[in-house]
Amino acid sequence: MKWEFFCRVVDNYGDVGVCWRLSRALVAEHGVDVRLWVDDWKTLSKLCPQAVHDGDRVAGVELRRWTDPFPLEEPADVVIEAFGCDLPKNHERAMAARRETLIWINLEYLSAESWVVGCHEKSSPHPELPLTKTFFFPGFVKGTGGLILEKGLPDRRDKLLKKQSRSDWLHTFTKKPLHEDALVVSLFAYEPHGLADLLRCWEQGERPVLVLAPEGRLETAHGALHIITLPFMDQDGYDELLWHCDLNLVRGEDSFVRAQWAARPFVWNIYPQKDDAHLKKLDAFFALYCTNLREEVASKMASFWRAWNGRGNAAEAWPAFAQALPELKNHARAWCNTLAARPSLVTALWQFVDSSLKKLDKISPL
Ligand code: TRH
Repeated sequence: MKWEFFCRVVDNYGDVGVCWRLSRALVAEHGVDVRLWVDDWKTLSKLCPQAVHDGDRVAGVELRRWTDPFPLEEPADVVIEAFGCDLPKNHERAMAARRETLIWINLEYLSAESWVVGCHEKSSPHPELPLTKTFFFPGFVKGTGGLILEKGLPDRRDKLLKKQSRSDWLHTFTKKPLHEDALVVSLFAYEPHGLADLLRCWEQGERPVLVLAPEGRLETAHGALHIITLPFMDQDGYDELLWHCDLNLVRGEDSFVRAQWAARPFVWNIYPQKDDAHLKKLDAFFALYCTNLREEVASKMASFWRAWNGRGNAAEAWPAFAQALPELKNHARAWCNTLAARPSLVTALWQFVDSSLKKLDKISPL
């Protein structure tokens, strides 16, 4: 059984990050033969430095350059079009010409909005060819495709944190000893509104703050604040960074999900969209995340999250948010455990393909 992913890098790392993660998990957990087509290898090679030549196999995934014109290849049994990236026309024709039936899935962006449940697994026919595409929506609740979570990741995280102290881990990046009371913060964001004021607030605060910024530009130490720029890590390395921090400032889609698997407090800098559509998405997630959170804590968190996304003053919202961090830590753990108990996106995709094949009266790959 062969699967293939098609991914166009629109901007940033998230789109290819999601496909690369899913591809590896399908190989590791289901022994699937996966081919991943990516149009921008410069971005791919930041996440996966071993990606050098067209056809390289890394972690069992066959990495292919999506070029224009597109090379004519036999389509896989399962074709996953990531985020409506529009497949090459000659590949679509080859898919339609296959004698056996093929499964075509459009993997959508993650959202906590309620309409997602109604759209998940809905299909739509190709306007000209005898092909049907199914829309697959990741999500946080039953009735969606779930989230990418590699098998055994929470155990691996807890074992590593038991084995390796934070100061030992930090030693790889800085020889300066860590103040025992320091708040360690990872920072990966889209130039958020108010960042400079927040840094000033940390600088003048009583508690030492150590900021770890992959891809950051500043390397500085003033007052209580120390910023270290880290190299861009591979995805597993980035996960470990999140596990070791007290607070993770994350963005987009994939780092946002990884922060939830870190079971630590986090702040989401959502990808800005036209007409502020992203704010609806932010509110929908917030409402879900805060369901079992004390109202007072939720409101402190809301002020900081909104400010970080351009709706308020992050430095002003910080003291109350900082005070809420211990309670938010317990909440993050509970939230992570609840989400981890649900079927992952990897499992959901696998099961969807299995049941579709059964319906088509074919032999199950399971
Ligand atoms: O790169 P992003 O801003 O991607 C975004 C989102 O996916 C958004 O939904 C999309 O519409 C937009 O791009 C175009 O943020 P995201 O999603 O967090 O992806 C970052 C990826 O980079 C993620 O897979 C984690 C990975 N990463 C590393 O592997 N190493 C690192 O050092 C860092 C900082 C990130």
